[in-house]
Amino acid sequence: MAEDPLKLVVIIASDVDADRLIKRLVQRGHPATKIGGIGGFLRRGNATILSGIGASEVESVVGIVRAECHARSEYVPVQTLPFLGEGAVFADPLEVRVGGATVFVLNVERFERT
Ligand code: 2BA
Repeated sequence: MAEDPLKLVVIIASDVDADRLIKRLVQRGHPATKIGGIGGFLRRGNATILSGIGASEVESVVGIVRAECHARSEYVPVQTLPFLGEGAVFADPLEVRVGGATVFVLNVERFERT
């Protein structure tokens, strides 16, 4: 049988979508771990989901992420942002993309369970 190289898929999703996403991944047989966090720019709750899988499963995982995490536009007051806030009292709200997912697919050099 041909080798299926191991990949680590790192998915950053909003809190709103993360629980549903991890449930779907596990239902479809993809192991997943959720780590809570906060986005550096908007400082809203998001979750990082790690999934160690074979290369042949990557498209399935990315397809589930696409189905569960939809991006939309939102306007945020610049005064609430970490680095634009000061001195921007009269600036217009900034349009940002929220709710979608950011996905990284990494090669795994070594995998062990102890
Ligand atoms: P945040 O850093 O809170 O960013 C939330 C959204 O704000 C971003 O959505 C983007 O639409 C917007 N944004 C971020 N920085 C901006 C800037 N300097 N100017 C204008 N708009 C900006 P996404 O790109 O979908 O990212 C969602 C979350 O994913 C981010 O939350 C961050 O936690 C993570 N993320 C995105 N790209 C990343 C990367 N290259 N490395 C590590 N984390 C990343």
